[in-house]
Amino acid sequence: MQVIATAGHVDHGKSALVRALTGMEPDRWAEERRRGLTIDLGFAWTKLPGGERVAFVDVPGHERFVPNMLAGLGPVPAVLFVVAADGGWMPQSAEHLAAIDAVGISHGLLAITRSDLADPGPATRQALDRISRTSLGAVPAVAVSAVTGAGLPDLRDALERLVAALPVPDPAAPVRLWVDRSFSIRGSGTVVTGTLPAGTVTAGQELLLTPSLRPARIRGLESMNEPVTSAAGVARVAVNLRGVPAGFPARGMALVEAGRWTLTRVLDVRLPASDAGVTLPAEMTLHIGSARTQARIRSLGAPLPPGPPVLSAIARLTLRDPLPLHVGDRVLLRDPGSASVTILGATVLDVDPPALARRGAAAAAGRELAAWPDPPSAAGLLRRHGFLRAGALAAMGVAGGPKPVAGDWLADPDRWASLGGRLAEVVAAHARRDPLAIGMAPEAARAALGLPDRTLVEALARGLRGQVLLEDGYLRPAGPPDTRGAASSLPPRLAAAVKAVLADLADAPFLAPDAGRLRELGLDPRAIAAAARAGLLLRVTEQVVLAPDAQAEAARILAGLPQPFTTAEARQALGTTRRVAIPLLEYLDRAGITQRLPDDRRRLRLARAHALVHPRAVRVSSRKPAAARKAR
Ligand SMILES: Nc1nc2c(ncn2[C@@H]2O[C@H](COP(=O)(O)OP(=O)(O)OP(=O)(O)O)[C@@H](O)[C@H]2O)c(=O)[nH]1
Ligand SMILES: [Mg+2]
Repeated sequence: MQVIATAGHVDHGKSALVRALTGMEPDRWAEERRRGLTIDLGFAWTKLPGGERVAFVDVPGHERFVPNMLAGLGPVPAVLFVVAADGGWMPQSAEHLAAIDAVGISHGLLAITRSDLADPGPATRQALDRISRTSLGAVPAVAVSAVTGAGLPDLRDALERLVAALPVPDPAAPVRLWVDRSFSIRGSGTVVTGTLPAGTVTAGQELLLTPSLRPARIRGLESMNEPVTSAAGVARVAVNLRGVPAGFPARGMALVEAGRWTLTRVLDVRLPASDAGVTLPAEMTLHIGSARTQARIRSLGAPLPPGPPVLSAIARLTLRDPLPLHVGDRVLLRDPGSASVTILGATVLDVDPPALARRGAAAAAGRELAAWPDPPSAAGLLRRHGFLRAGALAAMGVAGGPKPVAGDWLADPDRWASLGGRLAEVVAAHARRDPLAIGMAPEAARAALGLPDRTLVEALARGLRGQVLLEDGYLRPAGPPDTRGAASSLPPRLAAAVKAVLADLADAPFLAPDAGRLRELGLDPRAIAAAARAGLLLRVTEQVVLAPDAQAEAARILAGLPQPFTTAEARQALGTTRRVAIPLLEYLDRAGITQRLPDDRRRLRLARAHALVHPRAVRVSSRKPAAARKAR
């Protein structure tokens, strides 16, 4: 089906024409019928001769009801523009046409009504001329009379051609059903109606009602007064909602699919360049779909002169109420009080724009956005935001985009490429500033680089193997132990202390310095950890440190014992005390060099011990098995 809105000056015969075409009464209210004046939207439908169903949203022509007119016009793909033969072009003809142009509707036809009362020629020529200069372009024109019925068959044929030419919207498109009417039916509960421009609504589906995002399940559906199980846009639908009290929904709210729209109060838009230089009010009424709200307008152009902002092509709007929007949406701005600007159309460029904190940020944003294509691309949005979650980009209504760099994070490729080097720099700088530190916490690196999520730091580090290491949850400059932790990069006091410990251990390699000696040398747990990381000491426990090769040496000595051996035998062979022997054996158990048996004796795991004693064989075999085999 298709949905077509009427448009045209008050009393030019819109409702009479809809009545003549459909046999239905579009003026729903008694007051409307009594006064012969449409006040609010009316709905009627019919089948065209070829079988295609078409619904009409009949709008009021009176200037007082322009907001109602806009609510009807907002979501439709085509218009039936009405001009009376005996009335000619009138103020609301012009205003409705400006609204159509602002919303960007590009399909329609012209009906010259009341043709039984005057020659339709002059009105036709006048109207076609005005219409041709808008988004509608050249449209067919048909002269009709709702009273005599003259011209109605031609109008039906023209409608049929119009409907056949309309694009078929994507049934999988995100659902955004602007509510234009809400009522309750005894026994069924709350019902809302609207024009569904695209996507599919289905009985049982759960949608969210904006702006509260209150969940609402579809209990039942009707389209043109007939129950259906699903309806795909374009369609007029009446939706019976579960979980929403009567009186809660109102015109301007929308039923949307979760995760597929961005509910926003701030947006950047492009205004038509032809209006540049026109003085814009600081605040206008924004219309989209059936919604309207107040919008504060800030021009993103050159520095503003004092006084009201000057219209530039790019502006930031701050809304009184949040709306569910996509990048690429058309919004209409209206200022009923202004003499110079009454109706403007704008294209939404960003629905989650970055704050303009820095000096000059507004002008820079204006320059950047002015160069964007219509509709904006994923690449442009990523360049602007740096990073976006895939879900956020989808909720902006933008398809495509590069593969995620980490989790569901998408990145601007240039930004991402430059961040690797910067991460290496901040990690190296951190290590220089504090060589004893265990490393830089990824959270600190995230903050330093201004990234939105820690997983991005981790992904960057993984891409920087050889420059940055992520070990035990900390970032450190990578490199062979002797350059990475080298005595040269340790503070001189610590290097001297390490040297003293190694000297102590030279003759009795397993008589670890005791707590007093460690204290005397200034080797607190932090310093010991740093020296161990640098590969200068073997840290058995916080209080027991040995030379870095003590592990291999212990394996060699224990290999000489009859297997299995007791703790006492090991202690004696190693020439040490229980204070060292017990934690050292436990350390060797954990390293897989020794195995503790149920009777508390131990034996050497020969493969591991062998590898330790012949470290070259390990290094080769752990990386390149084939080469290792050859080497042996
Ligand atoms: N003679 C004649 N009268 C018509 C024709 N079409 C409408 N009228 C009359 O014109 C008057 C206004 O018609 P409506 O259909 O209410 O006009 P409208 O455009 O819907 O008006 P609003 O909704 O208030 O903007 C009514 O008295 C109609 O009977 C026509 O083709 N011929
Ligand atoms: Mg009417």
